[in-house]
Amino acid sequence: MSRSLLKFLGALVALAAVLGLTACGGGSSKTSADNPYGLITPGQIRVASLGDAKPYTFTDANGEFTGFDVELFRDVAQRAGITDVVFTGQDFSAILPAVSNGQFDVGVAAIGITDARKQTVDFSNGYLAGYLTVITTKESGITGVDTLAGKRLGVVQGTLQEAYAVKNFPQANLVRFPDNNAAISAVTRGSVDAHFLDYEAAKSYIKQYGLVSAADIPSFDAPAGFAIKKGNTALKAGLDKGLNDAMEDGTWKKLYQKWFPGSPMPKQYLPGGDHDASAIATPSS
Ligand code: SNW
Repeated sequence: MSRSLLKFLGALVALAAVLGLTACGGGSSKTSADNPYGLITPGQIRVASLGDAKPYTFTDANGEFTGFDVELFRDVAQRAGITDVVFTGQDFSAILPAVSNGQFDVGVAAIGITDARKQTVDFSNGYLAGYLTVITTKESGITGVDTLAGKRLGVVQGTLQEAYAVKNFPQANLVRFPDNNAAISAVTRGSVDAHFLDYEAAKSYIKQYGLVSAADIPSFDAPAGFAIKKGNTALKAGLDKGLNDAMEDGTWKKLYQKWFPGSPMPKQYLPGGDHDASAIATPSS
């Protein structure tokens, strides 16, 4: 090999090193060696969530976010190497737009995975499948979905309940609320007759306000997933791996029993289950 060719190759190696370094220092929202998941702030994950969806996601007496989805997400993020997890409460209808436009890295709030929502965001694999429920006072006269005619039914804006009620309860008068707390206080005041929400959240309110459940609608075709900015495949892969491992080693089961005691558990999320399958079989007790 001639001396000038060697010199030329040496220069090429040096140039490659410089280019490599420049690439590593690129924009913080792109993935790089320093920011493998393309987070808004490298090393920290910003989560859009809800303060009043107990026991999924809620703030405790100290204002700290807790609940099944919160504890599961923290565990999964840690498995992916992210320990700085910052939750912020939003209206439900604001969560997916805020993830989509880059204000948050992820949305965590019992968000059912649907084709319509997949137009706005990507989702992790599913981690929760349950029921939608109508709750009402003992005196309302509502005893099932066939008694909703002419009644005022609360829904939280942007939820699956809103879409379901528009389609299936045309005989009811829908009243839209920004969050569950506003809807429940309208029920207890009597300004609406009932509220349509997720089963586990309903259970908490039933107990707290002496309300009753008047419907049980399975939502297994829309298991909850973590909402991720469209195209962030690195973050999706990291969260899916963490979720799979949390299901396989029994962490999911432990958290489920802690937050939803007595509720049936889909086999798919238990150790040995097919954790990636999108279809959820009816849960066994
Ligand atoms: O589709 C269900 C799922 O099967 C599980 O029961 C958890 O809740 C759901 O994801 C539906 N959740 C509603 C939604 O996605 C409301 C979410 C909320 O109020 N935080 O619109």
